[in-house]
Amino acid sequence: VEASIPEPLREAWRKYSAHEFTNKDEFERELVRHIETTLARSLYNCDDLAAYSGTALAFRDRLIIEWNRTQQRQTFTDQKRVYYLSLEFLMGRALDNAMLNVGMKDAAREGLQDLGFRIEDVIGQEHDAALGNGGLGRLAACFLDSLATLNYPAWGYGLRYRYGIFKQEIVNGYQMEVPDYWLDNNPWEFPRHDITVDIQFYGHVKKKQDENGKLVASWVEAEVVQAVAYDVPIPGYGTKTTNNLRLWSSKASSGEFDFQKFNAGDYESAVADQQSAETISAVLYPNDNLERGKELRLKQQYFWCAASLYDIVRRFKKTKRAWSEFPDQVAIQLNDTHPTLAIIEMQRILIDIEGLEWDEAWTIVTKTFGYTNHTVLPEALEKWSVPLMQNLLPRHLQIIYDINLYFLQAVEKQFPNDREILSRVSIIEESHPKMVRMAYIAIIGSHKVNGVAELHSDLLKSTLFKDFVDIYGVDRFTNVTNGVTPRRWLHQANPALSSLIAEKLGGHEFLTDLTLLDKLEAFVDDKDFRRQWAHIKSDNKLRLARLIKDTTGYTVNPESLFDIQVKRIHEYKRQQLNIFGVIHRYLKIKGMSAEERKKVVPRVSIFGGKAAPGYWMAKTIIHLINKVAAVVNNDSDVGDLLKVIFIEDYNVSKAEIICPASDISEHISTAGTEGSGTSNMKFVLNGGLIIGTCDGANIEITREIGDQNIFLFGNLAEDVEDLRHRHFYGDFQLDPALEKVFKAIKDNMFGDAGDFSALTASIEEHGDYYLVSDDFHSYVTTHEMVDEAFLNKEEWLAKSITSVARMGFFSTDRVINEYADSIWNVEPLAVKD
Ligand code: GL2
Repeated sequence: VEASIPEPLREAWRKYSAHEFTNKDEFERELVRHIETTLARSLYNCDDLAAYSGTALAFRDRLIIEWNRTQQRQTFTDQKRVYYLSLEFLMGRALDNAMLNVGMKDAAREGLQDLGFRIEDVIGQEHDAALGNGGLGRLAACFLDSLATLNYPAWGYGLRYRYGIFKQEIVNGYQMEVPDYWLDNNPWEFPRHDITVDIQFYGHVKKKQDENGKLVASWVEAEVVQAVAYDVPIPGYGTKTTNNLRLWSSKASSGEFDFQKFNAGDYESAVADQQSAETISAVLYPNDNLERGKELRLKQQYFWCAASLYDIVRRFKKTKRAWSEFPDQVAIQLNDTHPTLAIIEMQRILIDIEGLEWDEAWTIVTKTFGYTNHTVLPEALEKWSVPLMQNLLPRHLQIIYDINLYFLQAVEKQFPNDREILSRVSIIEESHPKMVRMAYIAIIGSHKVNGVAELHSDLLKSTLFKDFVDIYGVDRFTNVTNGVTPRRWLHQANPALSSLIAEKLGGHEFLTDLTLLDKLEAFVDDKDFRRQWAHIKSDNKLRLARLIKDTTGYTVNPESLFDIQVKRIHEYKRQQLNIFGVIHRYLKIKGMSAEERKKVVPRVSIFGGKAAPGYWMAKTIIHLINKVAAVVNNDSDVGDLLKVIFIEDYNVSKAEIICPASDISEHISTAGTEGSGTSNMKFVLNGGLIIGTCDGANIEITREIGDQNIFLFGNLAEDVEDLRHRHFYGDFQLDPALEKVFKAIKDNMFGDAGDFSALTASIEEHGDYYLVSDDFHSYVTTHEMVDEAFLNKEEWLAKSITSVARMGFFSTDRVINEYADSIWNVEPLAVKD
């Protein structure tokens, strides 16, 4: 391509080619230019929001210049690329991250100051990009940061939802959902109206003879919807690599379909069709760890998979390579089962459109795909009804049946006298209606399947996917323990701690090699260092106290022990255990003499998180927390000894303030239920200790930081099944301390007891599935140990510093390198200066 452009032309382009600003003055010039021209504002009417927009546009220009160069570099070298397919990318704010990753935050701060603005106020104007529910979506965002930072040629593919996760408002203690329309003036996306893909739905399948007389299937008389690409540049930290996140937006196809209606004078119905097409990418489904089988959700999944695959295949075909080389050029990672249809779509493209033989095509497919499982919770495992799929994607259902047939034939050969295994592993569940088990397609169609923490991956192999281990051997199954990006979760969220660490280690290299943190252990006994460390934690607690004051009106004492649980509200995550523990503490304090109260360690119990709008029990938990807060916080008899806070609308930008401010945080899921958890890592990386169960990544965190630096409690995963079984057969004793808590609730201490009866009944009467009662004693006594430990300030500090020093393992840089080596087989593309 390059050689075909004549030199004089190239010369002219080079001369006027855009350049990124490199210092404060150039930044100011760009900022003022954008404010005065792009935004049509001036010195006299530029508020913080306009200053934000101008700054974002200036940085966007910088990113897009590097983005262009990166894409050219990747095209010319033409090495294997990674495609990360995820229905969720929980990105949060982009400006602060862009400033830090390109290394221009100081220049921006000074430049903004020259022009009359405070950088914090400007950064604070940005609306979070909240295209995700929780950990799964945030993990995808951390992966993009690491992929770019490590210079991997990688693309993210997702949906451009018009509405991200809803905004949560608390009204009279209840959660209310408000739509999150976030797209107005979003400077971080580039619409690509020239990059569109027609996507089919419905219709039926016809067999036709091709030119060689071979029978091929073709999908005809389908409805067509158009996918339009929107690109979001993803800058790496300290590198020129700027990768692409491509989000698809749906709109009515401009093809004949519409025109027929227009010509027939059916204008209104043509417009209605257009709106129905746009509905596909309208809203993010607000469920975390739950699938509800809605047709629109399946439409979203196919729309996004088909558009992304078309794009990937088009890029591959430009290289004119043989199809057999596809897996050497392309690795596709499925973030959960949501993109499983990509496997089917790829097979369809190869056999129906490209004319490959079934086996040849299937070999290419399985070499290309990898599948990450994020949960063992049964309610989260995706199943789609056969009639629904038959209607929406008739050809895909046929291909699924064929895959199943060949698969079951092979299994039957392998286990000749075992009928049971065939029904257990069949892709089709023989229920009414029949259901398609998406996880099974993902396993059968991939060359590697991984879990997200050691315990979770072991549970997959020993329970959920046991039969598949017997069929394929254990090597198809592996573990890649999750991480977090230290750029956002240390450097950006906790700048003071990041610079203190840099001062001690002689630079910021730890941000790209987190294992260097281990050098901090040498300073554990350094008095001055400890003092600074403690000081930073206090400042961060003050910052959170201000947020609490501004958003709830409550004043909390920053000297108190800050005890934080922020994450999606879910029974398995057990916020109910936490709030029952808080009530227990409150009752205890109420029963104490003045003398005894002097020994109490003052505590602030802080909660945050959204409940899925249809998850009644989770909403009841939020309601109880708020009612307890209203009673406790207004009880002058208790004062600062206990405060309870619910932070409204927990999101990424709030997490950046919350994570650096904990003394202790809670990761207390029923053992065996949490895939990994990632906020546990964020809190420890910021010098907070944790109380947790032996679940998810807590176990590996313990192994890394040492069991003297973590507060573990509760039953183990291996005992859960037996305990549930015993409860089911009536062997259940309500913990006596928990009984007192329930009595207080039933005596209407926190308002109408009827509001909370479902919560207490699920434990007392319905088998206590999440083992709240079984773990209660262990939980409250462990909290007593926390209080005790907090009194010894010096030892607490030593634990905090030692833990941070040992967190090197939990960077997504390590995670991405593991995927690259053991699943994708891709190499970074070194950037030459
Ligand atoms: C989750 C798990 O629940 C969580 O433990 C894990 O850390 C993340 C990322 O791997 O994935 N699975 C899931 O369905 N959601 C998660 O957050 N929504």
